[in-house]
Amino acid sequence: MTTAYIGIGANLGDARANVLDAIERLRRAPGCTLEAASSLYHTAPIDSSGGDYINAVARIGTALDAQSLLEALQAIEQAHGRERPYRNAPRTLDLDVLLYGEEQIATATLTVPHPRMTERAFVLAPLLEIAPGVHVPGHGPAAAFLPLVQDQPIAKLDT
Ligand code: PH2
Ligand code: MG
Ligand code: MG
Repeated sequence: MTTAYIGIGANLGDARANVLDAIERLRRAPGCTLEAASSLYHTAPIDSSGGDYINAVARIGTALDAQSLLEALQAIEQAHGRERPYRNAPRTLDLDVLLYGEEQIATATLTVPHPRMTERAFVLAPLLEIAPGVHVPGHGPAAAFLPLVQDQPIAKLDT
């Protein structure tokens, strides 16, 4: 089993419902065990058009290799009618492999750690909520990056 962290985001349709459904689908996904899910966060779009996002992060244990995990996440995105008209377009659901164990992966389809995760409050805040001591391979402790993104608007939602 490998511990993986999944970034969850949505800013189209009922974004909050979509994020909650994604967490439930991760719980039921074959070869995956949901270990923790963060609170939901209301976040301003970063390098993206459209409305505000709902974001969260989940920790799973998985028997899937990284590429198979990516494909499982894409199937969940497709179940929510994800369309990709252009880069960073508004989306019903986005699921990203943030971390896959301590691995650094660079293939045509997958880059892990997620290339921009240390620059984004909408990733770091929910990640640190469920994994305060987590290490980002090639970068260092995730907690070291949070002070650098304090200018990005983000609000934890009541559960
Ligand atoms: N995802 C992006 C680009 N910008 N901004 C916020 N607030 N939340 C996201 O999930 C997000 C984004 C690309 O996937
Ligand atoms: Mg993304
Ligand atoms: Mg994505």
